[in-house]
Amino acid sequence: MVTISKKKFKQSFETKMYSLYAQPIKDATNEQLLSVLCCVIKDIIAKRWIETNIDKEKEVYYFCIEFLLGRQLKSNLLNLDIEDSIRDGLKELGIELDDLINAETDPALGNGGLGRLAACFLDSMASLKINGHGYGIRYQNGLFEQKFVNGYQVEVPDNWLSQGAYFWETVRPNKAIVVKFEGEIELVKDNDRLKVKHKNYIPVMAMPYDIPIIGYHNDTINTLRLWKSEIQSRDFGQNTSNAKNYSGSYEDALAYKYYAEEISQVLYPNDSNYAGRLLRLKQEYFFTSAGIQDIIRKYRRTKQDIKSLQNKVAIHINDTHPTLCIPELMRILLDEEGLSWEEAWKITTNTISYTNHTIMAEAMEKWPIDMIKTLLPRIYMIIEEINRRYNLYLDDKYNDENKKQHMRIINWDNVNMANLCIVGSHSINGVAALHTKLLKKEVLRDFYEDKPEKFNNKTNGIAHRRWLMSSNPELSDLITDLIGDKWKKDTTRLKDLEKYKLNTSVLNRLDEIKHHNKEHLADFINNTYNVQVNPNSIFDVQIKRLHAYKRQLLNILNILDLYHELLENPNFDMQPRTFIFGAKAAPGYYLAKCIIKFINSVADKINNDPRVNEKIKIIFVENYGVSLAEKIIPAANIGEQISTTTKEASGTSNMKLMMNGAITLATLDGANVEIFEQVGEDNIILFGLSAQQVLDYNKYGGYSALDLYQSNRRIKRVVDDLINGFIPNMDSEGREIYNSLITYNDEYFVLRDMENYSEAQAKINKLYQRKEQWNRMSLMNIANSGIFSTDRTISEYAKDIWFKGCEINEKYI
Ligand code: 26W
Repeated sequence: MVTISKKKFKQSFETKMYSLYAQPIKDATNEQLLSVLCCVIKDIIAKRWIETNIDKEKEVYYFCIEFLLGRQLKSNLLNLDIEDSIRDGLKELGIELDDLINAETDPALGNGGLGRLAACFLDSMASLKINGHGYGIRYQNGLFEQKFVNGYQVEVPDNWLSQGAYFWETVRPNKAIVVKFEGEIELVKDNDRLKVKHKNYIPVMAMPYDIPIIGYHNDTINTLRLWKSEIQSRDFGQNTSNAKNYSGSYEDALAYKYYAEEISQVLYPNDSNYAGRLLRLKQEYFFTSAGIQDIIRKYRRTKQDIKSLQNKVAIHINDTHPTLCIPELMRILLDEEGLSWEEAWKITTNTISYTNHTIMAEAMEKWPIDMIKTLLPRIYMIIEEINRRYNLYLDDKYNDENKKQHMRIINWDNVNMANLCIVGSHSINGVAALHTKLLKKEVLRDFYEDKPEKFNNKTNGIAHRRWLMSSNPELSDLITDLIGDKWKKDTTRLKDLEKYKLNTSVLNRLDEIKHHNKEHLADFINNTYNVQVNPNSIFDVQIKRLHAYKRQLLNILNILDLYHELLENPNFDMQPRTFIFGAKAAPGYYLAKCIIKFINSVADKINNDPRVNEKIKIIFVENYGVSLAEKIIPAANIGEQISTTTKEASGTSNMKLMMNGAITLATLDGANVEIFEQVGEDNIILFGLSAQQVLDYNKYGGYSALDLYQSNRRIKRVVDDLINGFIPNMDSEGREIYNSLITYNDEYFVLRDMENYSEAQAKINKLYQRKEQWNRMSLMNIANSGIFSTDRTISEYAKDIWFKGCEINEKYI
C-alpha cells in the first residue's frame, strides 16, 4: 500500500507549489491549492499506476459513452487511506482540506443512471483488483447546467474545463490514435488475396486523457481513458497516406478543424429518446474505434497469437452506444490481421459482452443505413455481411416471417443496434431481475428462445464507499462501532446490524445521525435557496432524471391533494413534510419541462401560503448531480421510487437511499422488487399496479383515465388545478400536462395509481409518528442493503461473463 508521512507530504506540497506556480502557499487560490494537491497525490500513486498496467491477467475493457464520476479528491483519499495525514499536513500549512474538496469541479460527463453506474463499476473493479479499465469520451462540455428562471428550466453550457485543466487527468500524446471517417473502399489484389484499401478518408486524432481509478486499500490503480477529438496535426508513426487531400486553403483548414473537434465537443443531454443525429454516430464510432485499436495495439506488444485474444481481453459494451466495437474488431481481425471471417467472428463474439439498460422502444438505437454507409464505408460492409450470414441462419431455422423480421440486424433500411449486439456477443444481461425477465419474455423473446444460454441477469449496485462511507461518515462510524469494519470490504456483513433492531439506544443513535444530516441539508437549502425547512419534518426525496415514466407528476399531484385537504380541514392529521425534488429534463422534452414548471409553481404557491407552510414545504434543487446527491441522500427519510411498473430497468438511487436508512416508497418495478425481497414487507411501502396489470392494460386496453377523472372527486380536483388558474402563470404548461393525462389517456397510469399512492403516503404519515418503529425500519434497510454494493455486481460480471472458464475465475467463485 502506498503511504506518505505528514512531513514528506508537506515538503512535496511546497515544492510542487513552487514548481507549478512559483509563488508562496499563502498567495494561492483554492483552485491552485487543489491542483497542487492532485499533483502530489498523482506522484504518490504513479509507480503503482504503472505497475497495474503491466498486464498480468485477463483485462476487462468497459466501453461506455458516459462516465459520471463525481468529485474525486475525497474518494481518492479514502481509498488510499491517507485522508488523516493529508488533512493534518494541510492544516499545518494553513489550508483546510474541506475547502479544497469543495473547490473541485464535478465532471458531469453523463446523463444519469447509465453513466453513474459505469463510474461505480470502475470503483468496484479497482477495489476487487480486477484489471478493468473504462473507455469513453472527454466531452468539452458535459451535461448542461440547469437554472430555474421563473420556474422554467434554462440550460447553460457546462464549462467544466474552464479552469484550464482537469487536475486528475494525464494526457498521453504518444498514445494518440487515428480514427478514419468517410472516404471510399477499394479492394485491391495482393498476390492471391484481396486487400482492403480505405481511400480519401478524413483522419481524426483520438487523444487519450487518462484518469487514475484507485482501488480501496489495495495497490490496484486502473485507468479511465477518455478520448478527445483533434485534427491530425502530428504523425505518431501511423500511416495516413491515403487520407483525403485538402487543398491547403484557409477555409479547408478551418472546416477540417471544425469537423474533428466537434466530435467530442458536447455530451448529448438525452437519456430517453434516440435522436438519430449524425454527430452522435460519429461520437459512437470515434470512441469505439479508438478503444479497440488501442486494445489491439497493446495486445500485439505481448507478441501473443491474435487467436488467443479472448484469453487476455474481455470487452464490455454498456448499452448499444458502443455497438460498433463489434464491426470494428472484425475489421481489424480481417483487414489487418488477415484472419478468415469464421476465425474473426469467433474471436469477436467470444470477447464481447453486452448489457441492456432500457426496454423503452423510443430509446432503441436504429441507424439509417445511408448514414452508416457514408460515414463508415468499411464498417457498413462488415455489418452487411454479419447481417447476410445471420439471415441465412434465420432462414434455415425458422419459417415465421414476422419473427425473422424482428430478429434481423438490418431492417427497414436501418441497422438495429440491439440486434447487432445480441448476435455479436456471447452474453446479454439485464440490470435487475424483473428487467431481465421482461427482456426474456417480451422485448427480446425471439432471441432468448433462440439462444437462452446467452442471457443472464446482473442486478445493478452502487459503490458503497462513495455513497455511504464517504458521504455519510457519521453513519459509517456508527456501523463500524457496532459490527466492526469488515463490512467495508464485504457489505453482506451489514446484516450483523439486525441484532440491534430491538436496541433502543442504537435506534436512537441512528435517529440522531439522521437528524444531524437533515440539519446540514436544511442549512444548505436555507443558504442556497433562501427557504426555511424544518429538520423535524419528514424529508421525502425524489431525485432522478425527469421523465414521464418516473412519475414526478404523481408525487406533485398528491402534494396538491394534501394541500387541498389541509385547506379544507386545518386539523387534518399530518406530520410536517419536506418534499425534495432534483431532476433535469432533456432540453427537447417538452412535457418534462412542463412538469418542472408545474412543480416549481406549486412549490411557490404552497411555500408562500402561511396557512399550510408549517406542514408542507417543497424544494426543487437546481442542477441536480452527483455532488448534490451526496448531500441529499444521507438526510432522506423516504426514497420515492414510483415509476410505472415495467418501465424502470433497475434504478440506483433506490439503493443509495436505502443504504442510508431511507424507507422506500415504491412500485414493484426494477430493483425495487429485490429491495422488497431483502427487507420484507414490514420495511418498505408498496403501492400501484403490478407488472402483469400494466402489461395487460397495454395489450388489451381497458383503462379510461377520463372515467376515473369523472368519478373521483379528489382526482378531478387536482387535475382541474392544471387548467383552472389555481396555480398561476402556467396556462399552456398546465394544458399540456392535462392533455397527457386526459386526452391521451394517461400513458403512464398516473391517475390509475393515484389513490393507492395517496393511501401509501398516509400510511407513512402514521408510521413516522411511531418513532422507534420507524428507526427500526431504517436500521433494517441499512442492514439488508449489502447485496446492492457494486462489489457484488462486479464479482458476478467477473465470474459469469468476463472470466468465465478462465483460471483467474477461481478468485470470484
Ligand atoms: C437516447 C439515447 C439513450 C438511450 C438510453 C441514452 C441513454 C440511455 C440510457 C441507457 C438510459 C439509462 O440511463 N438507463 C438507466 O440505466 C440505469 C443503470 O442500469 C438503470 O438503473 C435505470 O433504470 C435506467 O433507466
